[in-house]
Amino acid sequence: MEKTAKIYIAGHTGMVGSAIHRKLTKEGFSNFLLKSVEELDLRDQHAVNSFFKMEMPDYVIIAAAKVGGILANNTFKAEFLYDNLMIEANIIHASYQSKVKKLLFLGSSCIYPKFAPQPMREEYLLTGTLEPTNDAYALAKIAGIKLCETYRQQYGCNFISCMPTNLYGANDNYDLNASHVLPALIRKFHEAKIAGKPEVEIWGTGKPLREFLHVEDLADACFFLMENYNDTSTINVGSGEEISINDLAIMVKKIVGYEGDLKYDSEKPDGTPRKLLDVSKLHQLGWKHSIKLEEGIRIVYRDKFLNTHE
Ligand code: GFB
Repeated sequence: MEKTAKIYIAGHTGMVGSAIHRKLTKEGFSNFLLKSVEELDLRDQHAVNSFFKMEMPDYVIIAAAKVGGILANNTFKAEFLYDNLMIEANIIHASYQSKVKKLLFLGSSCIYPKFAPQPMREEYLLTGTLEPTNDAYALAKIAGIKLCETYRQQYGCNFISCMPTNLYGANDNYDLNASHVLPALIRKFHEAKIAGKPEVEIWGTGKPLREFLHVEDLADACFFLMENYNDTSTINVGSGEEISINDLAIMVKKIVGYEGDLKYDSEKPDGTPRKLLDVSKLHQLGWKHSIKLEEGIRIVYRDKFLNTHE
C-alpha cells in the first residue's frame, strides 16, 4: 500500500479495528477514512453506497462486526446472522463498485466444523456441521469469505480474507454477559480479589481447549497480509498454541493474585471442544506472532485494572 493511500477501516472503534488503526499509523499511513456507528450504519446499503461513491477509498479493511462470547452468540442469533451478513455484503459490493484496489475481510475460527481434525487447516471449511452455539455468526462469516472469493473469480477484485483465532487485548468487551472468556476471567478474578470472595465461577467444565492471540499481533498480521497475500483461499491467523479453560483460569488467577477457589458451572455451555488453527500457511509466508499468552494477559490486566506502567 502506498503511504498516501486512502484506507477505510470499518469498525475502527472496536478492539480489532482500533489495533489495525494504531498499527497502520505506526507504519506511516495517515489518510484514513473512519466512521463511527452513529455516522454510518453499515447495515444500511444506501448509506454505505453513498459513502463509497463520495469517498472512493483505495483500500478497505473490514473489522466491523457484531461479536461476542459464547452466551451472546447463542442468545442473539438473529442479530449475529443479520447484522454480520448486511455489514459484509454492503461493504464488499460497494468496494467492487468503486474499484477498491484491495480489501481484507476478517472472519473467525468458528467457521470450521465442530469436529474438524486439529489443528484446523484452511481447506476444512465446509466439510462438516458447525458448533451450534455460534452457527449463526459462523454462517455469516462463511458468507463473507465466499463473497471475497466470488467477487475475485467473477470480477477480478483483489479481495482477501483471514480467519483469526480467539482474540484479546485493549478495547475488549468486559460485560460478563457478552464477553469472551479471557476478559471475563480477568474481571471476575479482579473483582473477587477486591471483594475477598471465596470462589469464582467458571462456565462449563473447564475442559475445552482454546487458542488465543493478542490483538496487536493480529493487527501486525493484517498489515503483513495487505502487503504480501493475494490468494483466493482464506488464511488462518493464530498462535498455533492451545490451552484448556482450566489452565487459562489458573494462569489468570495467578496474574491477578487471587487466592480463592474455582467453581465450575456445568449448566453453562462448553461450546466446541477444541479450536486450534493450523497456521503453517502464514508461517511459510514469513509471519509469526510475538506476544506470549501470559505476557499478553499481564499487559491487559495492568492497563485495564491497575493503571500502572511498570
Ligand atoms: O470465549 P468464549 O465465550 O467463546 O468461551 P468460544 C470459551 C470457553 O470458555 C467456553 C468458557 O468453553 C466457555 O464456557 N468460559 C468459562 C467462559 N468461563 C467463562 C466466562 O466467564 N465467560 C465466557 N464467555 N466463557 C466464541 C464464539 O466461542 O469464540 C464466537 O461464540 C467467536 O463465534 C469467538 O468465534 C472467537 O471460544 O466458545
